[in-house]
Amino acid sequence: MKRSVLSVGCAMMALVAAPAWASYGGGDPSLWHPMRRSVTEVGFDIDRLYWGILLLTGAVFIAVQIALVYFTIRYRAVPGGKAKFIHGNNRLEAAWTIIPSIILVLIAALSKGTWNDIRYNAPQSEDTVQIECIAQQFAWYFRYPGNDGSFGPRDTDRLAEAIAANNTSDPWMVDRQAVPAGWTGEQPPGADDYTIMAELRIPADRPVRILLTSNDVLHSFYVPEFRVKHDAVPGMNGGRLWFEVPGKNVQGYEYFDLICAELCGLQHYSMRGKVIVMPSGPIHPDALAKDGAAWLEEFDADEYAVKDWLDRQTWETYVHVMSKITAAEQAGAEDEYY
Ligand SMILES: [Cu+2]
Repeated sequence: MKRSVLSVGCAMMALVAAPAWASYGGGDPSLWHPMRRSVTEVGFDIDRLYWGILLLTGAVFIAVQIALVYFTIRYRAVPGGKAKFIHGNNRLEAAWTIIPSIILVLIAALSKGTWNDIRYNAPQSEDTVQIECIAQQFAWYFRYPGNDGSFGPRDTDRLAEAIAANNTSDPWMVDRQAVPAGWTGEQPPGADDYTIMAELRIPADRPVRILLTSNDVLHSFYVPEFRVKHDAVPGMNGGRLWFEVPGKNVQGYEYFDLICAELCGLQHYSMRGKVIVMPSGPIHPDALAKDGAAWLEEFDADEYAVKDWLDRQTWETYVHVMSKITAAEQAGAEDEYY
């Protein structure tokens, strides 16, 4: 009986997973592969692990459900039926402890390499582009080192002032606006740092290291197509977050959604941004690391503006939420909304 339950479970799982497995490796989202294609190499490894683990756990799940139904019917109460006392079975218990343990260790061993790639093998080459990302309710700020290639101090109070002065009190309506210079210091190395909101521009074919932090609460940096998700923690620098998008995986300039994946407050839903991957060809390598501002301005074409995109996405929701808040404030009950 046990063996047939397991084989039926495996067969059913294979039936469900085979098309997914077959379609794996790229393409547009489908019923069998709802996630958008990965554009990073590490993303393919993660997908492979995902499907492997899903197949394994899915087969076990289906086998267990079939066994559950079978035993429920087979040993149901019948008139005149007698209850039997069973003491337990040491051999069986040892088996269902040892086998899952082996499976879990196996999964851990198989995923170790990918985990190392994501967390510990951050590239240290000259080629690496370093960009600082500061999360703050409810927007993303990206700081590029200027000509000197290194960052100035991070004065979070002054950043908050700069943001306020830049009239971003409606952060969900983020324009592609630069945060006024100066919050990072008037002297080198901070004087030439360049900060921008909601838009992360990265080159293809070069490792990008994100120094991730938060100015207030926990946020989470999530780019689904990169298969990258990393908490932004106040007081930490998150230097282990990195990715590289091979040029062959993108066509020209390509946009990707950056989403906050940590419930961080009322307007969490609007904490979004765009990652723009640019072809590495036409950009002079030095321009990236050494002159962030010029590099950004060069590509400041209207068609890449984030504003339109965000306008469409959030305007209606924004109006809806703001009308509720205003009504609540008038009624003296704003606490409910914060
Ligand atoms: Cu957030």
